Amino acid sequence: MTGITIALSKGRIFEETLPLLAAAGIVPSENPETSRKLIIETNNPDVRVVIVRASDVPTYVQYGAADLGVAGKDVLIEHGCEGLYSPLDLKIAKCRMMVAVPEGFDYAKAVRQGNRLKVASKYTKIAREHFAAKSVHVDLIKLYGSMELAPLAGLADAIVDLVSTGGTLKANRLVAVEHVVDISSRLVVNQASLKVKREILQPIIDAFARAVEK
Ligand code: PRT
Ligand code: MG
Repeated sequence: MTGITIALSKGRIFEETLPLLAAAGIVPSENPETSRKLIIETNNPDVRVVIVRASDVPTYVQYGAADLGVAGKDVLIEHGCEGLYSPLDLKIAKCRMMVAVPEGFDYAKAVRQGNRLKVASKYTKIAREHFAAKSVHVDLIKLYGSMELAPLAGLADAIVDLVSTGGTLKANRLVAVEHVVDISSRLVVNQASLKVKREILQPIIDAFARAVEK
């Protein structure tokens, strides 16, 4: 393969990466929202985009099935950074990782009393480190989606989830009680590709860096 492959997830990451790709002169030929194609060609015959699940982006790049990718810091922390070079904060798909509880649950008091809390999250690694640093005792329950339901259904006392507008928490009568970490998406690069394909990759990375600073 002489060209390069960029791994993106559809939705906000694809949409918000488009202007950065454009700054590097790359225009995908189709939109994954409307096309069912998983491999999308671009105006540059040396560049193609593969559409993968957000949490699979680091895996594709780590194994070199993609040379470049864009992934949330949430996904990168949970996945780990082995084999990945992450040179650039793209400042897109921004949100905050928060601890949230049902309205009326006195989180501060529960923590003060040293209660053992049941916490549901997709981000168990981030959650474990957060509560350990605060010496809060927790039993973590791994979920793969709809964390907001867990406290309402009696599965957990609290959740650790991403919040952007706060609309989802509000609609489910949950309140954010603690900030865990600010999240944005980063560019990730396969370390071996960077050596072998630097001639194609470096100008793209540089164009992204300039576009982010604008
Ligand atoms: O959807 P899928 O299960 O395939 O994967 P994913 O949810 O990881 O992918 P996607 O495309 O939804 O998100 C990709 C990346 O966008 C995440 O990894 C984050 O880094 C980033 N991002 C930014 C967000 C949000 N904002 C966000 N608001 N990811 C998820 N959300 C969810 C959040 O989990 C909650 O359910 O949106 C809901 C809250 O939104 P508000 O606006 O109601 O607060
Ligand atoms: Mg999603």
